[in-house]
Amino acid sequence: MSDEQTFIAIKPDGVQRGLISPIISRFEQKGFKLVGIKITNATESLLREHYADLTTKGFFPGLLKYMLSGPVCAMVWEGKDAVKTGRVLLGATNPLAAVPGTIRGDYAIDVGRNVCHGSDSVDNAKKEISLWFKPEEIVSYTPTIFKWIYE
Ligand code: YYY
Ligand code: MG
Repeated sequence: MSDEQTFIAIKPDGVQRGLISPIISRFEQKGFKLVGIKITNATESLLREHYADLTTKGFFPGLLKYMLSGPVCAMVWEGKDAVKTGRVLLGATNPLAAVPGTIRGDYAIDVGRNVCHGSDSVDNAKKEISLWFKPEEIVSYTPTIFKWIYE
């Protein structure tokens, strides 16, 4: 077992398109544990911190507008190698390059409507979780099925 945590968000297009439950199902069925979840409207200042390394990119104004266009489903998922494996479940940033079977590969076409976010490193996961969640919004529990998931 591992307590590695990753920040996964269903972006405004994913929420509007009714993709919350299929995306949650993929993480649940993999065996990861949901320890935090909320529907929330992002703010520009939160997004500028969240995407701090991208603010000078040409696509940033469009990204900001997109991420402010409706509520986001923000989540924290926990488990062994959750950060790297979470990115694998999401698929490549550009959905046309994302392999079928991944979330972006199955549900998206344009890079600017790629339905989900996942932390790209353990350090960034910690940063993003603390940006989007208060410590008391993250729960701790042991699912009884874990002995069937972890050896
Ligand atoms: O981590 P990931 O979301 O896969 O990609 P990033 O390189 O961090 O970019 C964040 C976000 O920006 C991406 O999910 C879509 C958007 N974006 C874009 O609209 N156009 C690009 N050329 C690159 C990224
Ligand atoms: Mg990223």
